[in-house]
Amino acid sequence: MVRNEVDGGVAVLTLSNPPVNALGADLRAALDRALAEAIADATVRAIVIAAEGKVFVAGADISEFGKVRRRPLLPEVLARIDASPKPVVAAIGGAALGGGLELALACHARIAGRHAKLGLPEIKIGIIPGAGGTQRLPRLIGPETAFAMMLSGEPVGADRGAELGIVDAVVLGDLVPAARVRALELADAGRLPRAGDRDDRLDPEARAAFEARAADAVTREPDAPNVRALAEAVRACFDRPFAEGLAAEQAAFAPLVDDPRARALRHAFFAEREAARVPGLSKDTPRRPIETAAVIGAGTMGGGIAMCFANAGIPVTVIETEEAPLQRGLERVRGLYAGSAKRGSITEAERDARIGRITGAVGLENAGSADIVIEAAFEEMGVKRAIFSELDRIAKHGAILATNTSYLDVDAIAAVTGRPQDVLGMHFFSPANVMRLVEVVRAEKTAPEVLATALDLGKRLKKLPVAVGVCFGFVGNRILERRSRAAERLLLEGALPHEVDAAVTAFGFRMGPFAMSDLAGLDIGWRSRKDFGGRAPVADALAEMGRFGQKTGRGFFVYPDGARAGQRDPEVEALIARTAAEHGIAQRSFTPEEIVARLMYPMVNEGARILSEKIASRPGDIDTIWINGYNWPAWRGGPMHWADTVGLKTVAADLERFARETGDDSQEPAPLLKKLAEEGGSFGALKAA
Ligand code: T1G
Repeated sequence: MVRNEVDGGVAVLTLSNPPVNALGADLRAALDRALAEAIADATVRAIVIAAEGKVFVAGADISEFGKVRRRPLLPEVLARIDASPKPVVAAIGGAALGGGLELALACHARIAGRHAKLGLPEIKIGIIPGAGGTQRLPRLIGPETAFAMMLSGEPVGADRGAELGIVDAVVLGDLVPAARVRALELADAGRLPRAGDRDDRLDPEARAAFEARAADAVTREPDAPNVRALAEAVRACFDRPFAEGLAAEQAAFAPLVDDPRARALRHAFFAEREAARVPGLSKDTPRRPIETAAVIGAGTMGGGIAMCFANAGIPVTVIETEEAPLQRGLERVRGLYAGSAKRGSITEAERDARIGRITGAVGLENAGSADIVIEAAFEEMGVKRAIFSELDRIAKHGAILATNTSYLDVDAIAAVTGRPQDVLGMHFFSPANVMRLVEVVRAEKTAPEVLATALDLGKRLKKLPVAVGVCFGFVGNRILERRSRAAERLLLEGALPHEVDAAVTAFGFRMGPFAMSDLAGLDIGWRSRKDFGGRAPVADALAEMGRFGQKTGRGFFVYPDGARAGQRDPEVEALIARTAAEHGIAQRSFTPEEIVARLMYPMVNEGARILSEKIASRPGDIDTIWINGYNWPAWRGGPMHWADTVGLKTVAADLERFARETGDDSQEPAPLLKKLAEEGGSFGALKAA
């Protein structure tokens, strides 16, 4: 846990709590003991705190939240540093996040290595820094800058940290020796610079800048208790002595830990990491080397997927059937990289290197040497089967053959090859070069090593790969189809498009279902229903009128002069009323709460079916997919976690009522949901299947 090595009057305390040196109870106690020992040791003049592994300290142990916390609590350990008569210097080699940075801030100096990351991300899990960060950081770097950093939760690198004054120096060489030198300098100078002793950055001008920033933050997120609490905590820097400010921070921090938003965000944090654990796979499952890639299709998706490989340093060939679409696709990719370089998000050298990793070619035979081929061609089964039967002839032995299909049957695609064990789905989300989520679709015959390789590749591409099974729409789109169907039904029963969208955005989505349909294009769903069946009377009627949405200036809403925000259209509302009458459906008004229940409960119900069919391994995977692929508000934890917070008894009872009211027996609670509701259970208590 903590190694204490004394040499030349300096005690180097090295933390070791793999995988990320989280400050759990045992590590806190070990550090506290080691500090007490070093402070009491007459041969020790100064102390350095270092850490093993690529992360310095990832913060408090989030898994301890919501449980009885064992002392010493982190503020108590940091108080020991504050009271130390001997200098304590932090040697930050990797990420110092949350309590990890607060530990460093309590030290008398901070030396960072090149790869250090410094951040207070607590806001992202619904809380605020709770070990002095809101009191020390403003005193070190100024209250406005500190507040902005804690509000974003984003870390800064070592150099930026030095510019701001978070760290005293960045060293390119050995970190601990440099920290030792600094510690002895402080001992020789008899100086113990404590952040808490400083108030030179807390002048009235700084306060005005901070207050403006705080007011804006609270206005933007009026319902986020931790944003208000963060503003209050930083404000205490101006209004209270340091010690009282620490106490105020603690008082604000404690209740936030149990806030439903914080619980949901912690669930999302761990669910995202648990998704990487796929039943039947282990670190011993063999993997295949992926050094080169080929992407079939230079469209928006194909180009975006190619960029993911180029960004990860993997050479990739983009293949089209003709030169013109190939060049258009490559031009689009070059334009995207040029834009990133222009905005400064990548350097010009990175732009050129990434573009240089993408080559174009006409003809499938160019995929012959690739370790993985990702098909991103037209979303039509005949096209895909033709490509895969060609690839079966062309691709090298052992190549992984992946389809980017968003809902088609991957087993049927694999069946046209003589190597179904090498075939699976990798469903990227558009825009592929931006969206993190990838549904990795395990087909019936996909070999474990192929699945394991694809999941690892997803991480290497800096994506969020989630393993799913084969069914129409896999997990994300299958649940989306449920919501779309429920939304269409609501229109017929009297809820207007803008009322439905308003209820959904008030729930926390960035966009409502009808604005989303207008953005994506009503023609896509219309064609899919024509190919695969299914009815959406209103959406189909609109599509048949050529109202495809934003791209035609009219859909569920109208977009005058190409406006991005749609406006109500009486013609649509009249069409809805007519359609309802034709279907003999009486109309009534709906409250936002009813709209939310009518839309979200069927999604949860479909999630229950998906779990029973083992299309998803665990409820958290469904939550991870909907948070990261469909912007389900993370502070609600995803559909399955949210349903648990509503109470499955309520969800099941309402679904039974919806089935009766609509005559749609697919609204009946799924067997798993019914069972959990009857037993008083929850999705969260289910173990991975
Ligand atoms: N607590 C518990 N477990 C953690 C953890 C943490 N803080 N951070 C990571 N893990 C686990 C994670 O679940 C995974 O477990 C493994 O470590 C590797 O994580 C008092 C109150 C540090 C940048 O929010 O951002 O301090 O799946 O896959 O990609 O004011 O982890 O292997 O079993 O993410 O290399 C604030 C959260 C806490 C940082 C490394 N700190 N962590 O990324 O690995 S609150 C955070 C991260 C706090 C103070 C407050 C990242 C990372 P498993 P990983 P990675």
